[in-house]
Amino acid sequence: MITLFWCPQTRASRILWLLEEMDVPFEIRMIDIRKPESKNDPDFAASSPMGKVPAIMDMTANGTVHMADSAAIGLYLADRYPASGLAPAVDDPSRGDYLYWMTYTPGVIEPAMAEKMNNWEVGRATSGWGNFDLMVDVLEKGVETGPWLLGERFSAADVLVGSSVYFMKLFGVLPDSRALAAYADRCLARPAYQKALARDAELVV
Ligand SMILES: N[C@@H](CCC(=O)N[C@@H](CS)C(=O)NCC(=O)O)C(=O)O
Repeated sequence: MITLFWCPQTRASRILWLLEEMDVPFEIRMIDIRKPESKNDPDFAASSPMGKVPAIMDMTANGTVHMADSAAIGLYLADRYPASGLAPAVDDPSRGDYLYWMTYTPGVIEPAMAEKMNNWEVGRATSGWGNFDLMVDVLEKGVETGPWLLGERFSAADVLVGSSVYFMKLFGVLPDSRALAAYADRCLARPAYQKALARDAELVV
């Protein structure tokens, strides 16, 4: 059984979306990150070294898996429960693109968002994420053919990247881009994303 350590209006909504896309049983345990004592939950502490959500605990026949970080969790869940079809197999040629996009959120989008929101001056060639404009250019090219990052196949990478596009919009840094707006609409039209966002909205802490 999978336990998702979750708090509304946080990055944990991504993993809620991912789990809603998968046909696997899971339970949600609320960790109110705005109340430090909430982080004393021993299962949460064992799962999230930085005390951040999302985190998960997965009790498997081989033992209990504890882990944190959206991209790491996404990679784990999609591989561990392959019946969901959310990750190309290791011998599938689209696996390369899949891994690239799975790490684009933590490695490129989020640092580039921080750059934009904090007005950092960065060197495009020396900063690992390039810069905000380069991040957007590459992202636009990635989604313009569509409907998904891997073409016709929806994958866990769309959950990571689609939720990041949604967060960019929420934080007012989504550039005026027809390709990104259309991709965001396609993501938002997915029943699983709607379900996750509705759950997020119903519980405000
Ligand atoms: N790299 C992590 C970041 C997770 C993160 O920063 N979560 C925030 C909420 S959106 C958090 O838990 N903050 C509480 C804290 O750091 O005390 C991921 O993508 O999952």
